[in-house]
Amino acid sequence: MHKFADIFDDKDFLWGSGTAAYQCEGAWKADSKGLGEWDYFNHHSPLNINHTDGDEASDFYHHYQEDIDLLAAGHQNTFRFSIAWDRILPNGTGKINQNGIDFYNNVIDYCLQKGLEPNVSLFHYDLPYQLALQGGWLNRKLTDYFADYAKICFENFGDRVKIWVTINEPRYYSYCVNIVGNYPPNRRLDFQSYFQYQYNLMLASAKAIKIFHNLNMDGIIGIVHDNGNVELAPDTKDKARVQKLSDFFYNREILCPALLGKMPDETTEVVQAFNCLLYQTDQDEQIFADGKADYLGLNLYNRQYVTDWSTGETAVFHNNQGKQSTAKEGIRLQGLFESAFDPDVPRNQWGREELPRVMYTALTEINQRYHPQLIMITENGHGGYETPDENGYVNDDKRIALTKDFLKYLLQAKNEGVPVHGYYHWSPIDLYSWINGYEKRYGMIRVDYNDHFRRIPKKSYYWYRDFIDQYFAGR
Ligand code: BGP
Repeated sequence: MHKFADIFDDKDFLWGSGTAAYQCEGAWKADSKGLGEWDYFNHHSPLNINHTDGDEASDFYHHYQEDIDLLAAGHQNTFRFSIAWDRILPNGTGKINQNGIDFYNNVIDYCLQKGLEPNVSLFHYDLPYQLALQGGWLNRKLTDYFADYAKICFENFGDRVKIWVTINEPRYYSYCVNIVGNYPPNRRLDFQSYFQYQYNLMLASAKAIKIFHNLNMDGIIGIVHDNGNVELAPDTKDKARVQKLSDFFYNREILCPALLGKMPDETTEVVQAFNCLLYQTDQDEQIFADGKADYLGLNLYNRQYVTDWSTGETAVFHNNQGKQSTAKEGIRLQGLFESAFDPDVPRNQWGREELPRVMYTALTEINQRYHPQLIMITENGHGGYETPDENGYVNDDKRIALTKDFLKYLLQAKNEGVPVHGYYHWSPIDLYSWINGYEKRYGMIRVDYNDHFRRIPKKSYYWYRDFIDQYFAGR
């Protein structure tokens, strides 16, 4: 791993926040940007239930300096964002759009000028539409197209960007695309595609990592996984079986190739239990072996809580249902397992568990099982409905209380020796939520969508600044 020490020695810990291109940039047609799959979906599909889109989003494209200024004034020392593939390559492959390169050069340079270490994701769900037309990630050719695009980014930005992410949440992305069906192209309960999508995304990631290492780039590159640990409901009967099946389903198809450089030993057994077949080639083993991540990014919101589901039907329950927060979420898989509901755990307005201790559980468990050299929490945050006062100020005590708890558990794991050296709050500013549009707010800075995208720091923004100060004062 290159320059690992250089990145962390002077900063000790990276405290920042993170965004994704489609969710905040807007400017969906500006400066020769190509059409994205999400642009197409949001403009045409009846499944766009919120009737919103990312056309303008939070207009980060035109507000990036103001946002970066706010992050720096909030004493954050890093900023995570993603590159829109279709800004760099409007067709996904082929001709480079210099305007896209210029935009990200400006963002990167401004981060560095303000003392923020850029942490750049190459892919955060926003596939160029031209590649969606070719079958999306089910088409293995995309693994090479992605590697080519990654190389262009390394060559153009790698002199200044030292922290990279190949792909954001291949597992959750594939789950929403292929099982829940609320991300384009909206396949439902298609387990064959679920496994193949993840597999191809992991191949793409490994190919990009290999290029990064071969180019001897000055930095580190990892992948971002969601959540990370499975917990069984106490009354689960066949504990060993449920653990094995669900852990593969939720974690190991990602964590094993990413951190150990190989697919899990139980791959064939579990994939066959779902009556599916992975399309692989003889070269894949070597591709994974050559493409191990330098670090793991973990987006930590909750756990995977499961139990047996023996005889009942297979079903999926729509996630992110908003005000119906008591509705069941997750899946039921006939003869395999189902998502369990824990009545003792409080839930947020979207039905998600609020259980900060899983920060500790996931970090320690992953550390013990996979021994990553470095872990960063690349997302963690709280989404809610929010009402500002007459000045636009939001008192978000709830966000502060939860974040404080999550961070207490993070620091506990760190103090016990887990190599966790970064935390990115999701998100610095309010932005588009994939399924919930703009009603669900995650930002520490409010965006007033009715007043020229005015930025108004919330109470949590100041709390986080003080927390960071105290952390460094106490070292
Ligand atoms: C993660 C995604 C982010 C972000 C976050 C919150 O899975 O990486 O892009 O959206 O979840 O999710 P949501 O907006 O669906 O509540």
